[in-house]
Amino acid sequence: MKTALPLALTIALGAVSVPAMAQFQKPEDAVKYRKSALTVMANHFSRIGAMANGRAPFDAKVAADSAAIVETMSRLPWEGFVAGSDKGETAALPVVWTEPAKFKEAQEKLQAATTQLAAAAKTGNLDSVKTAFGATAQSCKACHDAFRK
Ligand code: ASC
Repeated sequence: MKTALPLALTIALGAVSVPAMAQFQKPEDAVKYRKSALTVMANHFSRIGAMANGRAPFDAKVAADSAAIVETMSRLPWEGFVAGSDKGETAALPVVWTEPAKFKEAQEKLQAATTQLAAAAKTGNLDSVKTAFGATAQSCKACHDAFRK
């Protein structure tokens, strides 16, 4: 118990003094975090794409599982775009940091699309999955066009 209070205080004060970097030790860690989330999202999105485009047989359960992962992952990358993580191994354009409202709007569009995709996949209807896949792919592309080198 002796260390509990000082530790809690240390954590609390740390959170107050460095809010933007609280979850990452270094800018590179934030870059790695967001790339990891985007990589997992892209992998599961392309599994659905293979089915939507007829390159793989449609398996409703596999599609629904992947769509749920895509929906969850679409919530994660954005916290990794911390101030100061615009350098190094990143394709992110400066506009991510200079126009945060625009970037946030693009994230929200993606998240709305992935929620639709997850709902469509749950129905087990391939045509619904195709439509929702197309809309989601468009929101991926819109964000890449505006915010990625
Ligand atoms: C994918 C993937 C993306 C999007 C994008 C859609 O499968 O990895 O980033 O689709 O290419 O335009």
